[in-house]
Parts: sequence; C-alpha cells; structure tokens
Amino acid sequence: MKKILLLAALLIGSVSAASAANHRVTVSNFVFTPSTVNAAIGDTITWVFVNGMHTTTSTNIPAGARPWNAPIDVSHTRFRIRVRVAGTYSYQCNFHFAQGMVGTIVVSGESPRQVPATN
Ligand SMILES: [Cu+2]
Repeated sequence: MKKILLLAALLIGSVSAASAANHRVTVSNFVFTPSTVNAAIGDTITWVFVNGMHTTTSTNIPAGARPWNAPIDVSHTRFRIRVRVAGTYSYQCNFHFAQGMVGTIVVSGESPRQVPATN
C-alpha cells in the first residue's frame, strides 16, 4: 500500500511539474488586464468578465495558430484558449479597440529557434 501511495505521489508530482500554466486576463470596461501576457507553448489563457460588453478577437497571430472570436459579457463570462504555436498574438475587443482595448500574448517556444523574430 505504501508503495502505491508513493507511486501515486510521484505521478501527481510529475504531472503537475509538466502541466501548463493558466494565465488569467480580466475584461473590464475598455481594458484587458494584464494587457500583455507572457506564456509558453501549451499554456492556457482565460479571459474573465468583470463588467461591460466586450469581445476577445484575434487580429494578428502566428502562422498555424488558431484565430478566435468570442463575446465576453454578462452571459459569456469566460473564454479559454490553449496556445500551441510560439510567437506574438494580437487581439482586441471589437467594440472598443478604438479606445485602446487591445491585448498581446507573447508565446515562447521550447527552444529559442522556435521563437520567430519580433519586429
Ligand atoms: Cu470592449
């Protein structure tokens, strides 16, 4: 029994060590907070509604990454993506980008070679 518990503890430990981070971005009137998220491949980004009526909508993403477009409002309080491609992801709120409601996700790869040059 002790051996099984030890094995389970080891497995749980290794899983949590390898598991990806989740980055939370709050969505309130005219602001994504934080506006820039530094993430790694495999991490998740979760937008969390605070107030107002907004969207999170990708505008410029690395080649091969999946675009997204989701409402963030009182009836859509969470939206999550998993980033699988290194590079810089730009997104906006479709209603308030003109007021500066934009955000950036910078995803680093597992090796420096996978990170494209930024401009
Ligand atoms: Cu908005």
